[in-house]
Parts: sequence; C-alpha cells; structure tokens
Amino acid sequence: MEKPLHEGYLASDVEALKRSISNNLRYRSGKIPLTATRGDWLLAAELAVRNRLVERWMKSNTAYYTQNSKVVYYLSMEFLIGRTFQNALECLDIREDMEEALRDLAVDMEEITSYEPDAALGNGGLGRLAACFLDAMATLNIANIGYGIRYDYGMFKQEIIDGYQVETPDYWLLTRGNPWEFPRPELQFNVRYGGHVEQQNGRARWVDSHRVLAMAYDTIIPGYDTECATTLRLWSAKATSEINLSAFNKGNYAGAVEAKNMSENVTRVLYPDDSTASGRELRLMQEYFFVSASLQDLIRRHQLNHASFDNLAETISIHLNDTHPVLAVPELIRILVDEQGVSFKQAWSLAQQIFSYTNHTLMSEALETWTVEMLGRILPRHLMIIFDINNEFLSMVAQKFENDNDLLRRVSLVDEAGERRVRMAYLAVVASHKVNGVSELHSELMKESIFADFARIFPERFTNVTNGITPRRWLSQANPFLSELIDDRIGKNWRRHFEEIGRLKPYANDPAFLGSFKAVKRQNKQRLARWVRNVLNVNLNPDSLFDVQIKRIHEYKRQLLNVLHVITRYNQIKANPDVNWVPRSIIFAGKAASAYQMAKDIIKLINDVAVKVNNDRDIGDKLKVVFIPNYGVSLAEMIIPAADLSEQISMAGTEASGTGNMKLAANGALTIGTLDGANIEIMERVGSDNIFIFGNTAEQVEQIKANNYQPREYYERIPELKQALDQIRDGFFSPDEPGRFRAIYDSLINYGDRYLVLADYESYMATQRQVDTLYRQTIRWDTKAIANVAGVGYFSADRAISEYARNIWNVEPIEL
Ligand code: 26W
Repeated sequence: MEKPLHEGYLASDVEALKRSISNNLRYRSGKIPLTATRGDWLLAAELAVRNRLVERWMKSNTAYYTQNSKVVYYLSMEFLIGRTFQNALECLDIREDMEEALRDLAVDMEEITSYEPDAALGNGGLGRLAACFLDAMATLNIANIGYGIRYDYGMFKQEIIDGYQVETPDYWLLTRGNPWEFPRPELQFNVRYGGHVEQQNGRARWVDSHRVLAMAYDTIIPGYDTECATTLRLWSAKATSEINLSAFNKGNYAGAVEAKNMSENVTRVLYPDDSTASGRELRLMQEYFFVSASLQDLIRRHQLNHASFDNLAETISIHLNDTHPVLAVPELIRILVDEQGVSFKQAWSLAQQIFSYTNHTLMSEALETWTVEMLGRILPRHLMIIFDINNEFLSMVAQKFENDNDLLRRVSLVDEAGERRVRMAYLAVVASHKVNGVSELHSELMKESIFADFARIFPERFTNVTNGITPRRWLSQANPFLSELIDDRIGKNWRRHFEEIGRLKPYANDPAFLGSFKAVKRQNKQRLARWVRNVLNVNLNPDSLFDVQIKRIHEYKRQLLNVLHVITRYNQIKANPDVNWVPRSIIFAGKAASAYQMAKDIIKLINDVAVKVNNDRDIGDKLKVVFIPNYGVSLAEMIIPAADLSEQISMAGTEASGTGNMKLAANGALTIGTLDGANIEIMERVGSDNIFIFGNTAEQVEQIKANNYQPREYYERIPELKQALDQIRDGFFSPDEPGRFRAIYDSLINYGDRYLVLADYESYMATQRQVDTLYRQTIRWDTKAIANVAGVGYFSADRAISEYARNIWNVEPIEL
C-alpha cells in the first residue's frame, strides 16, 4: 500500500478493509457472519467504502470553503446514477483489495454486488448525461452541487407480461434503504404554493400560501484519479404536520393523514416525459419544489461568506438541464427582490449572468409550456415576475427591431394564441447568457427552428457542447475484459484522458490484438446469452451477430424500422432456407412512457414478432429476437459490451445527440445509423469506412415533407415492405387478436408516417445486407470495431465538462 493520500485517511489495505467490513456487520447490522445474509455483507462492504469516500469529501468541502471557489449548481429533474459500489471502488482504486478482503471473509463480491438496486431517477439520456457530468465534474476538481429530486419510487419498473409493458413501482429505497445517502434533517426549507400576492409599500407580499417542507439527502460523487469528491443533493417532500390528532382520535384515520400524504405526494414518482393531464399539475409542483429548495440553499450558502449580492455572478453559476428547472429564474428574482431587498433591475441583471441552459430536444411536444391559469393559481408571484421579465425583454426587442410587431408576438414569453401559455424554453433563453445544444447538428437546427428569432436577437448566446460519456463507467467498469486488454497495450491513463484511447489505432491491424479482441467480445456475448437464457428462456448463439437497439421506445427513434427489417428477414429466410444466412440475434430494450399508447403497441409488436420467430423450427439460430425488460443503467452495462451492431436509426433531425451511440462505439460495436445527432460526429472521428450510414439527411427529410410525402407509394412499390406491413395489419403475428396492430399500420400508411420509416426502408435494408457481408469477414469486421474503440476519445464527458467550464460557466478547477 502506498503512503496515505493525506493525514486522517482510513487505511485501505486488505486487512483494514476486512476489519471495517466485520465491524460494520457487527455494530451497524448487529449480525455475526453465521447469520449474515448477502444483503448484510453488501451493506457492510458499502459502508466500509463510503467511509473512505467521506474522507475525500470532507477534504474537498474544506477546499471549497477556504478557496472560495466559484460553484456550479447543476439543476436537473433527472439523475440516472445506477449502482454506486463498483464505481466507488474504482475511484478509490481498491477493487482488488476489496475482492480479496471479501474472499477472506468467504463472500463472493460479484454475487453481493448484484443486490444493489439502481438509483434510477430518470427517463433516459438527459438523466444519464447528468450522472456522467457529475462524475466528470468531480474528476476535474470543479466545485459543484447537483440538485434534484429524491423520488420515492423512481419512474417505474417495467415488467413484460404476455408481451405487454406493465408498470409497477420501483421500490429502490424500500427493499434495503439507501446506504449511500446522508439524510440532513437539519436542512429543511419551506416551499410554498397557492395563495395570492398583495402589494404593501410598493413591495409584493405572497400570502395565504400553503407549505411543503423540502428535506435534503446528500450523496457523495467521487472523482477518478483525484481526491475530489462532490455532492448530489436530492430533496424529499415532508409534510409540515405529520398527523391530525383530533381527527385520528375521532376515528377518522384516513383524514388524519390526508394532508401529510398530499404534501408528500410531491416527490413520489418521476413523471415520464409525455404524461397525462392529471399529472401535469403535480409535475409543475415538483419542478418548483426542487428549484425553490435549491435556490434557498445556495442563497443561504452565499450569505455565509458574503455581505451582499453584488458579486453573486462571480461566485455561482446555475445550469438548467433542459427547461424543467427554469422556474429557478423567477425564484431567484423573488428571493432577491422580495426577501433580500435587491432591486428588480439588479436581480434581473444578475440572473442573466448566472443562468445557462442546455436544450435536449426540438420535438414540439416535449417543449414545456404552462397555462397562465395554472401558473397563476399555483405560483402567483412567479407569474407576475415572468410578466415583468417579458415586459423588459419585449421593450428591448421593440427598441432593437423597431416596431416589428409580428416578431414581438412570436418571441413573447406568453403564447397568446388559444389559451394563454408561458413558453418555458423562451424564458430559459431570455434568462441565460449561454444556450447550448448537445451535438453540432442539433445546435445548428436549434438556431434555425425553435430559436430562430432568438438567434437573431441574441446571436452571441448560442453555442454547442457535444455530449460525452464517462469512460470510467462505460468502458472500465462495464467491460473489464476489454479494459484489461487496452491497459496491456497503452496503459491505464485513458480512464482519465480518454483521448489517449487513440493510441490503440495501430493495434487494429495487429493479429495478436485482433485475436484477443474477438475473444473478449465473445466472452461478453456469452455473459449476456447466459443472462437471457436464465431470465427469458431464449437461447442466443454467441457466434451470431448481436444487433442491439436499447433506448426509450419512441416513434422518432424508429424501433419500427428495426422491426420491419426483422420481419422482412424472417420472410426471406422462410422463402430461401438454403441460403447461408448470417445468424442474428436482435436485442431490444427500453421503456415506453406510461401514457404513450403507440410506444406500448410497439413493445407488444416486438414481443409478438419474437414469439413467432423464436418458435419457428425453420428459422432456428438464423434469427432470434429478444426484448429485455426494465432497461436501465445496470442492464446497459451488461448489454453494451456484448453488442456487435449499434442501432442509431432515428429520423435525421430528431435525435438531439444520443449518448448510447457513444457507449456502444466505445465498446467496439459498429454503428448502423442515420446522419443524425452525434452519429455525424462519431462518423467523423471513427472514419466513414467504419460505420454504416443510411437514409435521408435532415435536409432531405425537410424536402420530402415539403413535397407532400406519400408513404403509400413506397408500400405499393416495394413488395417485401408491403408483405411485412400487411402481416402486421392482418394479425400474422397476433392471430389471437388480428386487429391488434391496426393503429401501427395506420400511422404508417394512412396517417402520414411522421418519421419517414417507409422512406428510409430500402436504404436501411440495403445497408443491413452490407452489415451481413462484412460480418462474414471476421478480421475486417474486428479491425473496424477496434477503429471504433480507438476513435471515440473525443466523446468523453471530461471533454464536454471542460468546454462547459471554460465557455459557459467560467470556472477553474479547485486545488486539493
Ligand atoms: C416535458 C418533459 C420531458 C421531455 C423530454 C422530460 C424528459 C424528456 C426527455 C426524455 C429528455 C431526454 O432524455 N432527451 C435526450 O437527451 C440526451 C442527452 O442530451 C440526448 O442525447 C438525446 O438525444 C435526447 O433525446
């Protein structure tokens, strides 16, 4: 063991770890090894690890305070952290010692780690990006706090019953508690709702509101190859009063806790993106809830060290991860003006220096708006402030673009057409000094489409930061076999300096490396095949091509295009059984938003097709289809290393970036994809010979739509396509309910095929044939796969965070 990193550190040699684990088992859980369950051992090991993280955390926090560094506050409704144990071991560099310590105690580390539930507080890419960014900020010594919501039940657990998605609660906190969090009962803020605003001596007073308490829970975010450890602070709702005792004593048991339940409902579940109307009001309450608590908290922190707010913009930066936290803008102004006596003018000027905003989607249905009616009812003071901001903004625009009334109507924060609504994305742009998209294409399209007027008004605000992923979790931790192989050739530095993965390039033609690479991929495929056999009772041949599409289920992501390929391939194999088909295993995973019927139909279709294909004796190993339930971070860590082909097939212009595309390429999968989001930049970096690009470009998509697209023409003209669609329509895959998939057929043929599935079908099919041809040439395939691993260095979250730090937040690393 090297000398301790700084005084006071707990030793981390095998003996010291054993002592910690045994002590935790005894004093924390009150167990002896004979009675300890695997969960007890896991908890004991987790706490041993946590104590070692605490040492670093205290040191980092001390450094923040003493160096008075500028702090980044990263506000996000979602954080998809996944599991923490392995990641913490890796940051502390004690994985092997921990494994040995546990082995000496007769415990199998791999076995107990599977008992750790995922912290799954998110929908998809945006939430995982937030988690990768926290990892990178800690690794780069950037003083920051991630702020979000501690949902009691995450989003939902997806079960597949009879081929249908069924949502059940995700009891991530209930099964064993969360050993990683530090409850802070001493840190609670009032969050207020409702009431009305009175004017008193020219000052606004928000009165008659009702309160919910926000209580903080802190989780340590350790950096890699640094002693820096930062904080994720999640808020949980607590009622101001636990029980109505007089109601209880009168026997009104439900009534006695009704108020408590109503308050605490605020942080029960994460609403999936496009939810039902009834959820909308609670969603607004959630957004305000965590934003208000976070702002009160950061203002309190500022006041510990500073006598005024004059320097607020030099000491903090607040980042809005999409518009979900944008109520932070009027909340900051409310606190400064109403509670601290700052003038509106100064508060608004500070806000515009402090806030920055990342947009993650151009899809109109995902752009948040709130009716003036609802905002005024739930947050009357904030609505007033938004109107004040709008006045300031519109008079500035009126001055600059004299009397362009049409422009004023278009850019107003309040949409006056129909029921009046506040456009939250516009508020975010107006309040932020920088606005970025998440890939080059997306940032360009953003300026041309939804923010075209704003790009004229504030040209200097708009910028791009292409997304990135943490190589610690997505390569080092998820793919230990490949990582070892890489370490052996280029050392271990790539974990911290991912661009160094480029040094692998020459090995793409090294026969010994090629051989080992292939063996590693096969091992990973076997591991996945074993899991699929045990859980889904389907046999995947590890020598077949593993073709993977794992992401939220959404029409724009075009799982349907993939299904059409599956069906066509099935029909072709049936018609030509003697052809030497390249065996394929097609793997899907992903959740559908609970209110999104079409996405749920797509899941059922995938499963119905799977039943037909997997049970057809003529097909055998040539084609297998599986839908892996309950996709999440930990499943991704298992599936990604086993993938040969990465499906990134969104309609061009719709996927803002994608981050799964980066993770899969880093693990040596070849991409089949459209020129969309970050796919374009992946192509530029891995080389256009090492990726399968197909389909219409964003520009062509525009043209096709402008030229009165007729999907039926493709259907009539291409016989294999017609056959597949007719089978879907006529119940070939659903003989028990022939009309089951009529809505899918109609959406494509009769309702305009909004995402141009049919227009890209032929190109996709032809490209899939090229995939087959290449897969037969094992060495060429593996050469290209290695070129992908070697080419993804740019897509590190560390690179992305360095860009945010320099160009957007204007912060420097702290010294430790
Ligand atoms: C209205 C509420 C709402 C709307 C959309 C909540 C959540 C969403 C999404 C699920 C947001 C999301 O995850 N977007 C993804 O963000 C990734 C990180 O930037 C991108 O890589 C993906 O392309 C984008 O879909």
